[in-house]
Amino acid sequence: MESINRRGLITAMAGALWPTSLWARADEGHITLPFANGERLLVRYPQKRPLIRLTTRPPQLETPLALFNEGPITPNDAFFVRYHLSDLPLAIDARQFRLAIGGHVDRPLSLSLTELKRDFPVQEIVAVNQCSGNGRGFFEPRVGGGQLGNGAMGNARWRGVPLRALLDRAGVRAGARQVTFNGLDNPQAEGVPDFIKALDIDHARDGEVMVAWAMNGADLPFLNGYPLRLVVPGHYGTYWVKHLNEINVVDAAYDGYWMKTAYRIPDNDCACVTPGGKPDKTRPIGRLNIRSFLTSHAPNAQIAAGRPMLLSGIAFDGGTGIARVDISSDGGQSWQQAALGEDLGRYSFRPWQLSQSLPPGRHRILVRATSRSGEVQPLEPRWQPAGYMRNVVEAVEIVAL
Ligand SMILES: Nc1nc2c(c(=O)[nH]1)N[C@H]1C(S)=C(S)[C@@H](COP(=O)(O)O)O[C@H]1N2
Ligand SMILES: [Mo]
Repeated sequence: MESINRRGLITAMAGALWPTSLWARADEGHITLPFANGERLLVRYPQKRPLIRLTTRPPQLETPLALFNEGPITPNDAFFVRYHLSDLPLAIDARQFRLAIGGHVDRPLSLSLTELKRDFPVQEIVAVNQCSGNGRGFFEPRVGGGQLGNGAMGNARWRGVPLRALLDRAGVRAGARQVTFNGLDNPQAEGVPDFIKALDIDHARDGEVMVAWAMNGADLPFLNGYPLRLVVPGHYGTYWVKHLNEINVVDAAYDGYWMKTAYRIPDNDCACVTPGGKPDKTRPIGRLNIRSFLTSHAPNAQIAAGRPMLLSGIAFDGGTGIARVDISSDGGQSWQQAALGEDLGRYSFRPWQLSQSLPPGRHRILVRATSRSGEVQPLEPRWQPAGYMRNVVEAVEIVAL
């Protein structure tokens, strides 16, 4: 295991073993996601408990769904991991690290971690980070890309500096249109574009987007972006750039690969097309749509018939907050309103629970959330070729004996 020693140097993260798969210990068993070819190893990476392996190079890990039943905050060591590029910054010296803010500004900045933490207002927001492709493995017809179950999401309390404060200190010039974000990871192969994302200038200055150094009261785990990452509340994880070290204000719409070509969705209200079809127009992916999950029971879980038992789970949306969660235990014929749990803010997972007593037999449990803005999960899945934004009402079948 790595350690972050007293002088702030990440050492021995992978050592000589990287990039072999030996960096992870693949001896933690396996799990089968509920779709074809869903067999996955559980592997243990530095600073992580055993998680579901999607790929090794780069490391991509998802969180077992049952973990989300432990509470609305996802522990750092259980938080999912997503990378596009394999050349990861395995040795980061916290004393040498600088965050550069430049481009279309009056006073370019180069900030040490100490300056960043000392010289700006500090803010905390609880927010869900979810990969655009979360649940892609459930798409029918299947689509290309990482075949994820529903564990490419997590909810944490992020601590950092509002991006607005940094941009104000640098002095954004008139005519600024977007802000780009780059991290220390690099492509390993030629021709693979560096992972750079952009936000519109008004979004970047909304006071909520932040440059975070901590999650859940601790330094960011290396695999979640140590020492700094962008946090974009209510927006898909693709914008949450890890190992963030370059912020650039630009006076045109940024047209790098990861904005212009990748992470685009059909440009219509449902962000969907006829299954198997292609959109004629696309736009960059944006806010999270509304989702909810039953986390207390795995598919085919056995329960005692005729006895009260607690169904529980989580719900979230793109930032208006959850208004209600309804449960059906008869496949959608009748619905009952669940009780909502602790409110950690409108960007957070919202826990829900409902006591039920079910007669003997198989029961199809459905969970459907409604947001404060009236957004409701659809009963039929929406489809799009990239496999983003799954948010159909999820069903879990359980057996009462
Ligand atoms: N530097 C860097 N940041 C990145 C990525 C990346 O490949 N490189 N992937 C993005 C994507 S697509 C997602 S879903 C989130 C995942 O955050 P996590 O790995 O902390 O869970 O990181 C984002 N930030
Ligand atoms: Mo993602």
